[in-house]
Order: sequence, then structure tokens, then C-alpha cells
Amino acid sequence: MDTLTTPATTASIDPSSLRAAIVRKLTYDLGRSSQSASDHAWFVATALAIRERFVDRWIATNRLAYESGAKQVYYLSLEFMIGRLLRDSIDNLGLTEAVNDALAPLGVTLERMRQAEPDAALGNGGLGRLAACFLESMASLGIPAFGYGIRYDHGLFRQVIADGWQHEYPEDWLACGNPWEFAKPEIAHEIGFGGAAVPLGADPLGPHRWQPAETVLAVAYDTPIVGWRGRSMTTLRLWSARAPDPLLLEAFNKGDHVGAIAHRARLESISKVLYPGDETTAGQELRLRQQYFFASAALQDLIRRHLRVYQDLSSLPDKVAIQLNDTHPAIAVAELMRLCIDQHGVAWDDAWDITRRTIAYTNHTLLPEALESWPVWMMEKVLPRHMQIIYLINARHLEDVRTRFPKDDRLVASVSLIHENMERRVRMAHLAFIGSHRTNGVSALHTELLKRTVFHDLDRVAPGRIVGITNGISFRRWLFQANRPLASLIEQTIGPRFRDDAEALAALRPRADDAGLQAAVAAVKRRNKQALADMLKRDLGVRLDPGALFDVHIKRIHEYKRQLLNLLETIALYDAIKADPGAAWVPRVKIFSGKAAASYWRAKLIIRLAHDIGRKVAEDPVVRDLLKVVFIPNYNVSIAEMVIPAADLSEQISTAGMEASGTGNMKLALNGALTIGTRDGATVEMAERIGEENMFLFGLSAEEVTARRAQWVGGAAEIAKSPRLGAVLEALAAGAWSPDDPARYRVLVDSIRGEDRFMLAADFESYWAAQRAADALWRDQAAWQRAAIRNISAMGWFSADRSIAEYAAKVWDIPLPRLPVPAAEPPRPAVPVDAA
Ligand code: 26V
Repeated sequence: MDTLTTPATTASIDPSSLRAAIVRKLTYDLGRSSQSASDHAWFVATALAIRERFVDRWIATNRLAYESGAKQVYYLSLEFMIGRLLRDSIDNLGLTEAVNDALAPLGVTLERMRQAEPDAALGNGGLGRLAACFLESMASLGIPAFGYGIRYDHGLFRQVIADGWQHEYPEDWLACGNPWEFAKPEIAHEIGFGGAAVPLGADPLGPHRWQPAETVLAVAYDTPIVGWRGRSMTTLRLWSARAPDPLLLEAFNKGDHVGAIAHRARLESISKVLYPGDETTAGQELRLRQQYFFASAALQDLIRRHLRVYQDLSSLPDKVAIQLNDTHPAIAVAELMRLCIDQHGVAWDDAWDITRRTIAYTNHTLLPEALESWPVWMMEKVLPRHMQIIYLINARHLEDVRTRFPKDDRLVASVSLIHENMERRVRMAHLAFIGSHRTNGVSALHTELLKRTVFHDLDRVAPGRIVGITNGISFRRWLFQANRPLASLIEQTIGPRFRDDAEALAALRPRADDAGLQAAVAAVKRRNKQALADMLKRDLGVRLDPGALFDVHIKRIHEYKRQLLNLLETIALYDAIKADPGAAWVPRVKIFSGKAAASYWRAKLIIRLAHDIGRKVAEDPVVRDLLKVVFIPNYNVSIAEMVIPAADLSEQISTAGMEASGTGNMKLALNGALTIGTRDGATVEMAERIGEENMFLFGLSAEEVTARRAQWVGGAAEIAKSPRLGAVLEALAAGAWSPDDPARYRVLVDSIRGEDRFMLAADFESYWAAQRAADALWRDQAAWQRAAIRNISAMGWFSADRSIAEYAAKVWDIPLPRLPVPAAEPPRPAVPVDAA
């Protein structure tokens, strides 16, 4: 398997030839002079020059994978939250020094150029970022892999805050081109929609001819992803929709100039935007079209590649592993069946065997409102042949269940692919489960709950199919790049092995009591906080004291993630400071950042509340030096890279049982932030490794939440027991925090006093106590830093490399290639922390 990787050839680059290459790109590819080039032009020129250093390797990796007959992973994901790529490529190729040296005489810095790169935000949050980390990990581990997704013209919306309210604007990451991608217009697959399907013989299980009413082309754009030390690479292949005919010439010539291009605009709208609003039927249909568009393109593409080497599709499960990232690509189950049966003459039973053995599915949520289903009528309209196939899959599946579990109608209804209540709908999670050989949860708790809830009955029908693979993060991006000073400090302390083997971080644990190391960790953190404070001073005009405790809550705004709980505690803290301003308060900065779904008005109201609180606190001379609330607009990967290294406290306070895993929790702990959190998602497993005594865990457990829900307790009883919370809610409801619109927050208060679905009232007092425990520990800086070091030292297991190794073993059946051992490192001179 070693043949799959190409030797690391990174050390041999001399800065002057790199400089010449960059200037050549600037001049001949961009037509700019080095005197007048903008930072963005320098970025593009550098990216193009760097790209040249890995294209050969990329082509070689693909060829070797092809020739060696190794099994390929295809990771199908509607989201890839890539962020910026310049530093990834440069660092993973080991070119950082060479690039810095090359640029210095040109008067440009890597940092300035890096800032000029737009963030590729082709995702909503954790699920998309996980896909990006996984592609980088597969490249680093030498697993041959393609990520398949959509090349959206517009990624996640740009969030602008005006008067405390979120507004959404289109994001335009491609406006100035994208130097990382290779357009491959000759790789284009036809994707059909609508029309009708007719059987070609008497057998309903046999081949059909589907005549779609319309066809769109999926055109490939490839982005090579460089693995750690440049040892291997993967490909992100994104599909863009193109109408087969650029315009209806006849209509155009008859004077209907707009009508002649409307058809094209409609077809090409498929790859226009990430997550089109789905409140309307048209929006839902577009989303279904997106899902089929990229799933079909991916399958056609991988089948074409397979058949270039192998005679037929019977060997597909041995040579190909398809991973469905959530249910978004679940239609791939029916599409693979269709391609096998209708296009490649495979018999139904063989097609089903191939499909199930090739496909695996990752579930990322238990929330009922997030479990996808499509109305049967819409499927019949958009994908008539697939609906037939789904009916047939279901009929055979239910027949099997009826035989094995006779007279259990409840079970049959529960495991059916079709939900029969009110409107008939296709349950995509059921389709993905039935059509795959493995279904995995993304943390131990989430996997357990999957078996107990959404997949309880399916687990009985197919025992052993569900496995757990806890998420992980790219240490390259989230430690080596985002926090260079900390990475160098760790290297000085325990040597460089952790850069190749994350578990080596454990060597830090015995050093946690070392006062010198504690001081050095504190100094790094202080420096990162100062850098964040400088940025926020520049961009938002707020002045932050880097000596204060930076308490960070960064993630999508959602009721289950409970930013509101944090804000209620903020108000209570304000009240307490006002009541006793002379007490020894720990100065705190509460930092929030995150986007609300455009149609999620309660989440938008929570953003507005953060701003209302921020304003009132800042205006209060008694409190403002002790408490600050900052909301950083337009949260994205690059903002995360600034905030995470500067965090002291990490808020992971979802209602237990609702956060499938979380990955921000891992990033923050790896950067030395202590977690205040519930026993939810992967935080539970973090606690097992870090030790609860080095965290601030609080609140109801998932089991207690379930029990409480069953008792219909509601918020009022808890509020009665907590005068502190009672006062906060009364003030909020009376308009004390929104004098311009006293009724603004009444709905939020009412829901806590009522059902309190997210258990804010139930958890408030223990959250308050956990926050005060954090204050107490902060006052003992040595103890705080000891805990921070213990956090860092325990995070090795949360590397995405470990997650990917588990997928390879438990799901894909791929042996990990033996990668070339890194060349012995020359001894490094000790780098003083300030110069790192
Ligand atoms: C989607 C929706 C859509 C509509 C209404 C409410 C709602 C709530 C949640 C979701 C999440 C969909 C799937 C998802 O993004 N899951 C996230 O996946 C991450 C990677 O596994 C994981 O760390 C997060 O805990 C999980 O929420």
C-alpha cells in the first residue's frame, strides 16, 4: 500500500525560485505589476505558484490509486465548510518558511495575503466543517478519496447586524475567481428530472426506460486537498449545473430575449445557493433537485471510473466505499439501484446487494424537525423512476419484516420507508439506513440515543448495523495553523512527535504542575487574546481587556444550543454586580458569534437580545469594566480561527441529548479553553479523558431530560425555586432590557414559563453555580492553567485522523496505508514564546 503515496519532497524548495514563480504568475497570469498588485492579486499569484508544487503529486496520487486497485472512498456531502486554503497548503507542504522568505523582499506578508483569501463557506456549520476536516485527514492518512458536493455560486449568507437584528446578504466567494480549483468542463454528466418511466418487460423488478422531461449537466470542478507533510492528496470534486443549451435561439430571435434565457436560469438555479429557503414548496423542490443532482453526478462519475478498470459492477463494493454525510445524499440509494438495473443490466437482487455493501450512512441529528422527508407526490413529480424503486425496496423490506416479526403491525409501520400520517412522505433516514451496511452516530451518547429513539425499531430489524464513530477535528488547522505560538510551545515542551501522532500530546499531562509551563501557556493565551482584542477594536470599536476572562459561545444560533441560557445568566450576573459592586468580581467578556437560519425568528430575537444586553451593560459605569457582551458578526471559519485560540472558557451548554457531537467543543479544549458544559454529545467523551475536575459540567443528563419531559414539568415550578431567575425573567418580560419595545422578549419568557422545551429553567441554577466555580478557579491562575494544560494533553484522541481510521476499520474495510515515516527532524533551537 505504500505505493499509494508519493514521497514528501518539500524540503527542497528554494525561496528565490519560489519568488520568481510568484512574480511570473502575477505578471503573466494576472497581468499585474508587483508595484501595483493588491493583496488579493498577490494571494492569487502565490496560490497559483504553490499549486504548481503539488499538481504533479496530485495527478500521481490519483494514478497510483487507480493502478494499485486500492479501494476508494467517496464522501458525499451537500456541505463542505472549507474556509481558506492558503495556509493549509503551505503548511502541509512544509513551505511556510520558504514562502515567508520568498515574499519578504517583495514587501508582502503571508498574513496580509491570507486575509485577502475569501472564506469558502459551502456549509451551514459543524456538519460541513467535519466534511472538510475529513478530506484533509484522508489526504494525511493516504486513503484514496474524493469528496463530492455542489459548487454553490453563493455559500452561506453574509450576516450583517443592523440595530441588533440579523440581516442576510448573498455571499460571493467566486467574485474574483478561485485559484485552487480546476474546471473540468469535459467531465459532465446528464442529470434528468421529471417525465415518466416505463417498464421494458413484464418484470416489475426489471429495467425501465426513464424519459426525463428535462436534463441538466453536472460539470466538475476539482480542488486538490494536500495532506499533512504533502504525503498524499484527496480531491474535492464539486458539481456546477449547466443547461445543455445556453439559450432558446428560436425564442430569442422572435424577440423574447428574457424568456429565451429563463429556461437556462431555472436549470442552473440548482447550484446557485447553499440551502435554499425551504418554507415554500418551490424551495423544497429545489432542495430535492440539488440532492439528486449531486448524488447522481457522483454515482455516474464513480461508476464510469470503476468500469474503466473493472469489467462490471459486481466488484463495486470491494473497490468503492460511499459515505453519505447525513440524509442529504440518501437518494443515492435509489439512484445506484437505477443505474445498476436500468443502465448496466444488473438484476434487482444483485443490484440491492451491491448498493447495500457499497453505501454507508452517517446520522448527525436526532431532532425530529431536522429529520428529512419528502412528500411522495413531489418525489413522483421530480424523480418518478426513483419513487418506483423506493416503493419496491419498501415492499420487499416490509415483506421481510412481516415474515420475521409476524403480527407486529406497529413495527411494520415504524420501519416503513413511507410515513403514512396526513401527507405521505418518504423518510430519508430510513432509506439511508435500509440501503446501507453501516449507519453511524457521531458520538457515543448520540449513537446510544439513536438506538433508543429514531432507529430503535430499525435496530431490531437489522441488529449490528449501527456503530458509533466519534467526530474529530483537524489538528493541522485548529492547532498548528490557528495557534502557532501554542503549537511551538508544546513542541519545545514535549518534542515534535505530536505533529504526526496527536496522542503524543498526552506527554504534556505530567507537566501540568510545572509553574514555568503554566506561565508560558498563560502568556500564549494572553497574546492571542490581545490579537483578538485588537481585531475587535478595529472592526467593532469595542475595547476589551485581555486580562478579563474571555467566555466564548460560538456556533449556530439555535434554541437547543441555549445561547439564551447564557444571556439569562449574563443578566443575573449584571444584577448581582449592581447589587454589590464592591465584591471581588472576576472581569468577564462574553463573546458570542453565530448565524441564525434566515427564517428562524426566535433565533434572530436571541441575537437581538445579546445586542440589547451588550448595549445596556456597556452604558453602565458601575458594570462596564467588569462585564462586557460582544457579538461578532458573520461567524465563519476564519473568525473561529481568531477566537478559539483566545478563549478561556468554552460554552457547550446544549440541552443534554440534543447536540449530536459538537466539534467546536474539541477545538476550544485543544486550544486550552476550559469547558463549561452539559453532559451532551462528544463533551461526555472529552470529560472521560480530561477528567470532570478540569471542567465545569452542570445540568440535567440526557436521561433526566427525557424523564422530565415525560412528566410534563414545565418551567414555572423551577422558576418558583430560583428568585434569581424569577427576577431576570420578570425584568425581561417587563421590557427592562428593551425599553424601546417593552414587549420584545415576552415570547421568549413565555416559553420558559410554559413548556420550557429546552430546559432553561431546570438548568439555570446549576449553570449559575458552574459559572461561579469558573470564577473561583480563575482567581487561582496556577490552578486554571494546570487545568488548561490537562485539557490540551487529553485531546489527542479527538483528532480527525482517529475518526477516519475508525471509519476505515469499522465501515469501509480499508487497511490504513503505511505512510513514509517523516524524515528525522533536525534539532530545533528553542523558540522563545514571543518569537514563535
Ligand atoms: C438541522 C436543522 C434544520 C431544520 C430545523 C432544525 C435543525 C436542527 C439541527 C439541524 C442539524 C442537522 C445536521 C447537523 O448539522 N448536525 C451537526 O453535525 C455535526 C457534525 O457531526 C455535529 O457536531 C453537531 O452536533 C450536529 O448538530
